[in-house]
Amino acid sequence: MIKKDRKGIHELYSIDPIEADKLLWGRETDSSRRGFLKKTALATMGTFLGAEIAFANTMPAGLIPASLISDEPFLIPGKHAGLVILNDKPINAETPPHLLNDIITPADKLFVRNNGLVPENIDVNNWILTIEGESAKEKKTFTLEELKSNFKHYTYQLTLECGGNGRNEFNPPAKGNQWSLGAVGCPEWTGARLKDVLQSIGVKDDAVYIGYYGKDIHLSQNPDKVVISRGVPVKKAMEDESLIAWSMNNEEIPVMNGYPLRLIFGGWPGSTSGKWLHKIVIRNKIHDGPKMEGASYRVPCNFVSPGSEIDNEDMCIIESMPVKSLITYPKSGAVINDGTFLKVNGHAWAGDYKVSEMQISIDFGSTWQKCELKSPKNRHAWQQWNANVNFPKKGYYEVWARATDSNRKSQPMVVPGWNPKGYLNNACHRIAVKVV
Ligand SMILES: Nc1nc2c(c(=O)[nH]1)N[C@H]1C(S)=C(S)[C@@H](COP(=O)(O)O)O[C@H]1N2
Ligand SMILES: [Mo]
Repeated sequence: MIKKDRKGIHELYSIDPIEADKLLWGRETDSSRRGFLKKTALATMGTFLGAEIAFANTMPAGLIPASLISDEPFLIPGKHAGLVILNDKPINAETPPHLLNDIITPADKLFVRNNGLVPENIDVNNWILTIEGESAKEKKTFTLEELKSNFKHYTYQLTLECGGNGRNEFNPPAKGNQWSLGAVGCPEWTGARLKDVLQSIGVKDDAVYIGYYGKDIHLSQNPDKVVISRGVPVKKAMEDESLIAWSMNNEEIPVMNGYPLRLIFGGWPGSTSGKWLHKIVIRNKIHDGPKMEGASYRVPCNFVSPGSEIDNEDMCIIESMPVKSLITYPKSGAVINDGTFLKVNGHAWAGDYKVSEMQISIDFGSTWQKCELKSPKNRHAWQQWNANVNFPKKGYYEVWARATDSNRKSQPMVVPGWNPKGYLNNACHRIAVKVV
């Protein structure tokens, strides 16, 4: 496998967007209309895009046309050829938005985020889940068969999104996998409720957190080193939808996604959903496994200016993920005939909240049109939205999508609060559409 360099146009724009406009389109911004491109620059851009930009007067300077952001195919075992690899050791691959159009994400289209190496020679017959910890009334082990026969089975559709999804837009750039939009999916998971399993052992009153351990192998190959061990507060662990899952979409969980057993906490950073699960600890303090501390999966508790140094005690653990949406149809770059309607659709999700409204814009955010929005299948499942779009004349357009949650929070148009590791980018998704 070849490690692919995903820099280029993004890097150029992330360093200095106005300078990037100048380099690419040969013109400066209009000094009489601050923040907008001069007509000449827009004409060059239009030639490149193959059509005049219909709402050129509202297109901000320093904006990379969505049609120039491409994806390339890559092959990964058990996964769709269209997934984009970001790293091959460990394997990390994301799913371009147009491949996420299914309501229930199929196994071959669920992203892969590994911090270590996938365990080899998995022996399901001897797979043991151990539950222990300071706040566990006893230590107990379960085989997979015992888990399946001792506890009631539940199925929920649960959104899994990496905390670093969208990292590639941050400036100053953040190190790590340069996720674009596709480190998210929403399959259906079947398993036992975590609370049923915990309560069968007995949880002491002083319990604060649960932590997980998986069977993946540290990149150093040192068997004593733990790849990642995170978790959630007891309150989240005790939710009905928090699962110890052994199946996904009515089949075994794909090896890359944690076969044969994993945790699933819908709406929380994917890093809480431990894969290849073999141990759960009930802690009397916030779990302190690898990747619980420092800048890992933590963000400044309060606003900081981009690039600043932040003290450890001013960093907070990410809990519920922010409101976000995707346009999964059409694919960016769609061409339609003048005078025809375009059906646009996608998903929206909001961590522990529900999505209450969905809007789209075709004039760079000047005006917004309300979309039809469906209810989630269950709590923490993404919701489907759709709209019919009518374009006023021929030209280059962008469709921008914006979700608002039941807490009245909306997605920002541009990248939100900078943080050292580039988490929680829930900026609006946009696609290019040409009307000819
Ligand atoms: N054991 C283990 N669990 C893990 C990880 C890991 O590297 N090892 N990665 C976490 C992260 S950061 C994410 S975003 C999700 C990704 O789940 P997926 O690969 O099934 O999409 O798994 C989480 N669980
Ligand atoms: Mo993640």
